[in-house]
Amino acid sequence: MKRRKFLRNSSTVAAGMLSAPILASCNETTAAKDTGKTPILPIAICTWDFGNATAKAWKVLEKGGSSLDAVHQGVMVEENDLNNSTVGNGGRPDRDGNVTLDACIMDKDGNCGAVLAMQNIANPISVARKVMEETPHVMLAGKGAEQFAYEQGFEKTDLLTEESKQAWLEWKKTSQYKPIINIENHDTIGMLAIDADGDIAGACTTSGMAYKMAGRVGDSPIIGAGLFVDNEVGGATATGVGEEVVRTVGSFLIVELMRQGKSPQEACEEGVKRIIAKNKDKQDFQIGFIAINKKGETGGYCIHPGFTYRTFTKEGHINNPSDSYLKS
Ligand code: SD4
Repeated sequence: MKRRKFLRNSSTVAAGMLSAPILASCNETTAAKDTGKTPILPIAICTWDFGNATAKAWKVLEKGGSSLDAVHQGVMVEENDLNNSTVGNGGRPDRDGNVTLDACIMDKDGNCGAVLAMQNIANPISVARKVMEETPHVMLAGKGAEQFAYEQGFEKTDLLTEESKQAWLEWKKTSQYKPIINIENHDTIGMLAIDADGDIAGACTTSGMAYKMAGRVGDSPIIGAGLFVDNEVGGATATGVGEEVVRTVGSFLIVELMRQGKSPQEACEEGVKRIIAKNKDKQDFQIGFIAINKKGETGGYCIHPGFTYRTFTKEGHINNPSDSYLKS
C-alpha cells in the first residue's frame, strides 16, 4: 500500500426502467493504451437503476479520467439526490431519528478508505476517500469520522429532510423493530469502473437499513463485504441485507471466485447461493451482487426478482434486469 500523509493537527477543529440509450462519443482519450494486451474499454456499472450516476462516471472515463474519480463522482450523484432515501442527504434515519451514513472506496492498488455511522456530512464517499488518501487508516467511525470531515473542510449539513422526518414519525406509530430491506427501503449504490488504462476501482455508499438501531452498520462500508476490488482480477459490490453479506464476506468471495475462473455472472450466482445455504428456512430478504472482471465482462444476481444493475460503456447505457434465485 502506498505511503500516505499522516494526519495534521488531528483535533484542532471542534466540532429504474429501461431508458432510451444515451450514446456517448468515444474519443481518443477513451482508447486503451497500446500495451500489447487485449484492449479494455472503459465501463462503469452500478447497482439498481441509477442512470445519472453511471452517466456521470462515464463522463469522467470518457475524458480519460481514472476509475477512482469515476466511481467517486458517480456515486456522489446519488448522495446528493434528496429523492434517494437510502443514500446520503435525504437518507432515512435510524430508529432514533438520526441519519447515519456508511461508505467505502477502493482503488487499483488495493488502497481503501471507509466511514461508518457518520452524521451531518452530505458526501460520505468523499470523506472515505480522504481517509484513504490523507490518513494511515482504513476506517473512521461515528464522531471521529465526523470530526475528521470538518478538519478536511467538509460542512455540517442537516441530513434529515422534512419528508424523511415525516416518514420516520409515521413508522414510529406502528412499527415493531423489524426493518426489512427492500420493503422498508433499498437503493444503496455500489459502483465499479474500469478506465482507459484498464484499472479498476469501486465505491459503495448508503444510509443503511431504514430505522435501524443506533450504531448499526451493515456491509456497505466494509471492505470485502459491501465492496472489493482486485485490479488483477475484477471487482464486486453488494446491496441488500448487510448482515448476510458480512457473514459471507460476499464481495471478496465473488472476486476470489472470478480469480478461480468463474465469470462475473457465475461468481455472483455462487455468492447468492452461499447466503441462501446459510438461510435455508428464511428467504424473506433481498441481496443483490454485481461484478466486473478485468476483461470488462459483467454480471449481476439476487435472491428475489426485481433487482437491476446499470452499465455504461461507449455504446451507451443499459439497465440490465438481474436474474434471481427465487422466481416470481
Ligand atoms: C446495509 N446493504 O446497510 C445496506 C443496505 C442496502 O439497499 O443495500 N440497501 O445493509
